[in-house]
Amino acid sequence: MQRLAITRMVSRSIEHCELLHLQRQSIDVKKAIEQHKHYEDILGEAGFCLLRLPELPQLPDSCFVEDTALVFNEIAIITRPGALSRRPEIESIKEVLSPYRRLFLIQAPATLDGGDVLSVGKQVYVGLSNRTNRHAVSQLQKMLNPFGYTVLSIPFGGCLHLKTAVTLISGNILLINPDWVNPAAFHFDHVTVDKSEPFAANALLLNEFVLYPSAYPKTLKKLRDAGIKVRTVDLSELAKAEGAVTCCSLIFQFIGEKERNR
Ligand code: CIR
Repeated sequence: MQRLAITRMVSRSIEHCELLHLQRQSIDVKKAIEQHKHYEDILGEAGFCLLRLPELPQLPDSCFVEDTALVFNEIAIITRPGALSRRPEIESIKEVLSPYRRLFLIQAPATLDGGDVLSVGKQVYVGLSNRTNRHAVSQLQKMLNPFGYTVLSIPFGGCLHLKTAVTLISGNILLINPDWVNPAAFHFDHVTVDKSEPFAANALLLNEFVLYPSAYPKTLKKLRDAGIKVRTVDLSELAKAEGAVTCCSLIFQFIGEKERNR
């Protein structure tokens, strides 16, 4: 099964990114580009066909493509990012995704960032945040219920996106920061982050292994002790922009047009 990953080159203006919970620090753009390239290389080595989009110099956060769309096997949903500065990012993502899926668009007054959506099989958890509102949850229900998905809203706090607080690390195990989201909201086993590493819950599950930031050694040990196969990547410069491993790609399966229309 062919798997694709959309990425976008780091913008030279990334220092002007949106920030919610972090103090602004200077970002070494050259290093950020190298780290992002290493991330892409790992996706390539893992067997993904990379759709690497060109830099958008005027859009500081545009490498964080996860926030612009949700791609399911049946359809893709183009978001309406909560931060005004990020809304123009969706235009080119629409074009890139349209050959692969039927597109649905989130409409005002809804706002939605892809980082707030955690999908586990047919369960879709949507974090209510500064960026994502209840209108988005009801629009997602209307779009996804016909395909058998259940969409649930999840309260959380203390971090930018739901997936800063919880991600999937195997078919049915979550990695979670219980100070930011209540593990009881999900009916899955979980590993908790080390207390000293609150930002350590964002991991990217890539079938054969979990791609994980090298910045969190204590939680990394917990993952390995739990039998999770992990590969690390250094994304320290993107972390200064409140970015992490899930947000730098949009991952989906190639499904031919005939199969999609069945
Ligand atoms: C923002 O605030 O929108 C960006 N600076 C960071 C977005 C990170 N996205 C994600 O975790 N899904």
